[in-house]
Amino acid sequence: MIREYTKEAFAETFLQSKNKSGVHDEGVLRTAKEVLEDIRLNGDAAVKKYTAKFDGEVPESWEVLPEERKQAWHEVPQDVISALQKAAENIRRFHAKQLQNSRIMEMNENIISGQLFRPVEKAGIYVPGGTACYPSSVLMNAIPAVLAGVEEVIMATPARNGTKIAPVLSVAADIAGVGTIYKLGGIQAIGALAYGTETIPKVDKIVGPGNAYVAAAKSLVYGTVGIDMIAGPSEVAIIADENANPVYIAADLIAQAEHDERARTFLFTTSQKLINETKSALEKQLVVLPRRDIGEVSIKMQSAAVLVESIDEAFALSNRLAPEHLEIQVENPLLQLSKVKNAGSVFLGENTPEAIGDYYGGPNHILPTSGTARFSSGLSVDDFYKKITYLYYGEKALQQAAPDVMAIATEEQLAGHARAVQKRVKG
Ligand code: HSO
Ligand code: ZN
Repeated sequence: MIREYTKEAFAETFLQSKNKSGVHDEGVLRTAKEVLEDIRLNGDAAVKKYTAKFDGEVPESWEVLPEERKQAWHEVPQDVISALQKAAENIRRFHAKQLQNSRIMEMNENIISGQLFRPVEKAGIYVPGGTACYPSSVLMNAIPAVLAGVEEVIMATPARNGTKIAPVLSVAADIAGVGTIYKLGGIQAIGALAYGTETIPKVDKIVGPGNAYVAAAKSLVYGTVGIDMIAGPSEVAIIADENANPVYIAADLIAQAEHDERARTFLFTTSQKLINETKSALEKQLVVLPRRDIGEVSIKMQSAAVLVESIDEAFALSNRLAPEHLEIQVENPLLQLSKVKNAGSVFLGENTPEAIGDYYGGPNHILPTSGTARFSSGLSVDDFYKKITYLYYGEKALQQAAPDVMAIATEEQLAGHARAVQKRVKG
């Protein structure tokens, strides 16, 4: 059951420990390195070898063919299709506001400078196929890429028994505007997309969550390609006052816990009564959870309830934790927004469970985990842009700047730089 911590004990356990994610696991890293190197050198042959080894079967063709994509639409219930279409619309509307225009930063008669926003040309989207086979993640990954103007949005997801990918992933890919889908999973998918093979194109950026092997592989190919982030186990923190509903709180903690035995759930509240009631609600709700095995381990091993003296104190803890998801279940939740310093995404009030955001509301659900919200953000259209700066100097501007530039160049002992300007100095 959810464990109670004092503020101090919580800080010691969750805020000071240098929590290692899967990426830092030596064994995982070694395997990922070995497989990636083989794929880099031997292309398709190596991808086949490891697909056989890790997944059992090798598909006949890596690409999901058009007939298969068409057929998938007949295999997904109509209500799911229409829900995904509505969700996609909301996600598209939210992310469309993130579109950026190239901009001029300065313009006078002699100087022009600015920034060009250009989409990456090819983006690879990784979608897990196992327990975390989520069509919602297809939408969250692909929609911002398509909006940014990425020419080729390529998806990789493993085939089941070497034959088909989950039909619902294919339908979600169609709804989101994904171009090609490849039947590739795990380290092989990351390697193939990062280095390219005889049959799989090399992409410029790889995004999307995955298990520890995928995360390790992404961290290793970073530099050859761009990546979005290194995903760790999912987490939610809930800040609640004495009027919050313990049944809702328990439900939201469980919604996170059912993702993964390592998922982390936190409750910061001013009410001991709420902690007690949440505990009994958790017990009742866990018994009837289909994923009880996972949920119970997560709640037992990775959760914390902390009694705080004030809501401000709750925010202080939450800001140090920098949770992936933060629910604010207090009166007038919107008024508390200014207190949030570090979090991936915030859910305000008792009618906004994280699940609404996971699927439907519009904001992205690919979010920074393990405290990385201190310095990074959830996936957005921005992830698919490069920002190219430019500069134009007319003759008069150059003459004016020349002495300053030459002085700095001389100080840096770079005579070539100084001369590049001096050659242009008139008179
Ligand atoms: N809570 C997950 C996203 C998700 N939930 C997908 C359901 N499906 C990580 O943000
Ligand atoms: Zn979720």
